[in-house]
Amino acid sequence: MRILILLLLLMFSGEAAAVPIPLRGVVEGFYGTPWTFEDRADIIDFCRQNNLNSYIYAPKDDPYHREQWRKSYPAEKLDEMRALVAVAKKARVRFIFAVSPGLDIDYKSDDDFNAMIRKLDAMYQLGVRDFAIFFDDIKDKDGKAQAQFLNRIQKNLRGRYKDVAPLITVPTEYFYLDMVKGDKIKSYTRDFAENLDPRIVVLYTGRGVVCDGITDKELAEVNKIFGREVGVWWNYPVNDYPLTPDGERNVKLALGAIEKLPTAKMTAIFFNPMGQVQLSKISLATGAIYANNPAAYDETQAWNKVLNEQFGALAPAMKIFAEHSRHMENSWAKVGAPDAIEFAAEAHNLIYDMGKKTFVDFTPLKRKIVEMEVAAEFLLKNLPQKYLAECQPQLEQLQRIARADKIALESLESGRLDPKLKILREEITANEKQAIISEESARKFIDDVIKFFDEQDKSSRKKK
Ligand code: LOG
Repeated sequence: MRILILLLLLMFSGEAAAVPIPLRGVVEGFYGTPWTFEDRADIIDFCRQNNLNSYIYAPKDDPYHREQWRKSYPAEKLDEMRALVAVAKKARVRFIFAVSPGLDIDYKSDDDFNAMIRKLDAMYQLGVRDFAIFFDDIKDKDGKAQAQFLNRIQKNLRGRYKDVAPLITVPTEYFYLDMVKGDKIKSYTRDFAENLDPRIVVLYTGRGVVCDGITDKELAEVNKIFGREVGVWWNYPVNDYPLTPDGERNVKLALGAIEKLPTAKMTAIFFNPMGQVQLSKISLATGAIYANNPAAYDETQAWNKVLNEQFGALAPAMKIFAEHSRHMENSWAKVGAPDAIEFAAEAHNLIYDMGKKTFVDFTPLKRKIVEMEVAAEFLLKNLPQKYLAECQPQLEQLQRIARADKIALESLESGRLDPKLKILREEITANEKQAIISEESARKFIDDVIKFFDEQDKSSRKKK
């Protein structure tokens, strides 16, 4: 009876019932220091709480996952793995064990085939029932040989064990623009797709490795290429790539919401996080909301909800911090909402208005700068240590930027560039090796103001 009422309610409420993406979770797939056992146990429990049903173990810098994939784990690592698999089982989260053998595998060698089986069998013994073999970021590309290798592994496992799930893979050409040349599918992708057992799940990353969304149409196109419903390996909030040509990885935090992903039916989605496990949970939790009901997803609403839930009384300050740290962009990557859009627009308009209008209102931007400074200070004092350990350099950088912004604004107000501004800017630049934040918004305002006075200087000199 209750079920009937529920059904009727659903039918007449006008809202479409949520259709979760069947496989949804986190892929520990980043370069750099892998997560610890505690981090993984924590994230698996986070998956349970957020109705994400899978965790893929694929840390690029675990030697046993990639560089020395043939080697079996030493006893203590196996114990750790066994414990983790137990945690996942208890949480009802699939523990998907992945190997990336592509650096040196010979797809046609029986020895390598047996080495892979040994590796996966050891995990089966620990209770793992889900497996993945990834071929991203390697040179050697033989689509047919890779596909046949995967088919053979899948056949062998499923022949001996009735309870293993279909294999999951990532091809070597794993983003759309790498799969095609003009309107032709490249030979590697064609060979891989044509030969791969249709039950094997293929993941891809979108148009690029790190890209500004995936449309339903793009997804449909890739489904067609692979002759199946492909899944998505989503590279946000991962931050393991440098943002400037000589920069370091991991210096900007991706604290925005997941956005711009398909609403059409999809078979799997895995979010690749940052090394910073706690702060990854902001966007991962929005990803969970998305994955549980893509059609109803609203990124702003999700982001606000998640920050309130995760940070309670600290949420207002965290929102200010996170708003300045969500966009990730370099020459080949672009993802995440722009940083602090209103701040950027106000700063831009202010400089534009200078010299053109007789009255310029400095108060709205001043308020934003003060808010920013207060939020950074408040968080540095009050954030629990586990978060602070992940973001202290970025908070300190935000604080420096706020102080410099204040002086920049005062300079505009007085019509005279305060020489302190250039000194502060040098200090900020020096710290950009450790922390990048708000490059196109609060940080840019400093440069823009200095440029404004430089140009004024130039034109006044000309007049003389
Ligand atoms: C890697 C991934 C890395 C990410 C972002 C995939 C399928 N593979 O360039 O391990 O974390 O980009 O740097 C990747 O995305 N390749």
